[in-house]
Amino acid sequence: MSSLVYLLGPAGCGKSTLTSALSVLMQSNGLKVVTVNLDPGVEWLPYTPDIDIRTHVSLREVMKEFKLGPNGGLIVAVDLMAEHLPKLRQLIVEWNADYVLVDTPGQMELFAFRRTGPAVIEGLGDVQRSCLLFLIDSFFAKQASSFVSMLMLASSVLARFRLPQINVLTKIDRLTANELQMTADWMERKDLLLDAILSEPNPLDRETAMGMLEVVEKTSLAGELVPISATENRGLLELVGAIERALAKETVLDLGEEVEKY
Ligand SMILES: Nc1nc2c(ncn2[C@@H]2O[C@H](COP(=O)(O)OP(=O)(O)OP(=O)(O)O)[C@@H](O)[C@H]2O)c(=O)[nH]1
Ligand SMILES: [Mg+2]
Repeated sequence: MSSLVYLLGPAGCGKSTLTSALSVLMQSNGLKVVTVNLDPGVEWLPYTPDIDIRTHVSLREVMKEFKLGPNGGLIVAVDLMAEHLPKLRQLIVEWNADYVLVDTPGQMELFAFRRTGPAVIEGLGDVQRSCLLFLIDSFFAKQASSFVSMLMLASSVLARFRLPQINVLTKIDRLTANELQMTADWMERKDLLLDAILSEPNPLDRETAMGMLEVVEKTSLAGELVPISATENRGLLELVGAIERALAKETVLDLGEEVEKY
């Protein structure tokens, strides 16, 4: 049985680069890995996908046919993806890999918060064990209020997909050792995150961030945060370990209690 790993996160957070780095690392450890590109609009990828949605849905053709610009075109193209799920599922089964790395579209809201993402996970979920990597760009770890908004987003993705989820802090080569330690402290001790929020100068930032922190804490959905750098090959083995642990859990989390607490 293959294991499916979805890589999801805001535009430019490092999904495709991590897909590439993870597939190289897993293959060099003797695992059979398949990469799947689900971004119909991407022009260039740092890896050659084994399965590619662009074979079935082309952003350019959608824009032409529906007379849309790139943003409207992408919405339609991502929605159209759902029609090709049986074919994608069949291809994945035929590959019979250990791991299937699924690189999702840059505009995560189209995938996560419209119908496509849950439809993909439902359409492919019966043949595989699945987990989700939610990527947070280190850029957002430099300020407490931005960091908490990413934790909030991570929580809403978890509530939406209900898959075992690992939150991944990407591009840590762009953080100083002190900044990296600070994010670990914030994850471990939310009182330190609150202190950092309270010391921010803008009252509106403080107020909003405090509200978000309350939700993140109440739902306890944010969990751990695995720091990595895909370009400097840091933290990737730890991430593979976290993926194995997540996949060993039940495929669909029972979030009944947490969701009730919302
Ligand atoms: N410094 C550094 N840059 C990185 C790292 N990972 C990715 N990047 C850079 O971040 C940019 C975006 O990376 P991608 O992998 O394309 O990110 P993505 O999430 O797939 O982007 P979209 O699909 O467009 O949303 C590229 O310029 C990458 O080279 C990293 O670990 N360190
Ligand atoms: Mg990408």
